Amino acid sequence: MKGVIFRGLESLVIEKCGMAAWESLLEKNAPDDRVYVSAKSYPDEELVGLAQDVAVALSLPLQDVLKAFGEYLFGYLLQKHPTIVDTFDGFSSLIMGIDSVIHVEVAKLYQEPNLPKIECELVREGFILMQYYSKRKLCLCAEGLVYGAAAHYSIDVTLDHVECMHQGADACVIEVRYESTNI
Ligand code: MNH
Ligand code: ZN
Repeated sequence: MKGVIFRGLESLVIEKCGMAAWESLLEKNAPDDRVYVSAKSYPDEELVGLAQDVAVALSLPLQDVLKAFGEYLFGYLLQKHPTIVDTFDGFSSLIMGIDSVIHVEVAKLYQEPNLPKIECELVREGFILMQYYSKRKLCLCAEGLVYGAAAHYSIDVTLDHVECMHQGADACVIEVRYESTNI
């Protein structure tokens, strides 16, 4: 996983729990003197270890932490790459463009990224069917990112995770119902 994602987690933990909390999480889960550089890659297990300890520190299920992190991460990625997000005129076009626009731009900026496969179908205005596939199985982060995108456009969204890789499915299927503005 790219350092930019770790830096998003670092920013969230420092904001909510302070610098000392982050330093101790880092000490436990990463090699000595670890500094995350946005463009470099670090082991996925390090991110999962950090998220697990955040969950312990806050007495929350790991699932809740991954979702909250995803939601926060959207805002973090937005301020880091505003021009990528600015190309969209609203929530549904952004969601429809995750693979074909956002992650294509990401692949130009970051060498050898490890990106998920996200296929979206606009079933009708207000309803998108999203399929998520990644060997990292970070579908809860994906959910959080979708919530973060909805917050960015100030709209309400409801997600139904109807199939999940964690339950043995080949890919996750997430039904995205959102407040559609052009009615
Ligand atoms: Mn995107 C990684 C989903 C928006 C840049 N993204 C990931 C991952 C998920 C994901 C899930 C974790 C890797 C995996 O599952 O295998 N991303 C989304 C979703 C949205 C999204 C669902 C919108 C909603 N992502 C964005 C935006 C940007 C961005 C906006 C930047 C402008 N994403 C990234 C980068 C990575 C990533 C960078 C890290 C890639 C890597 O570690 O190699
Ligand atoms: Zn899933």
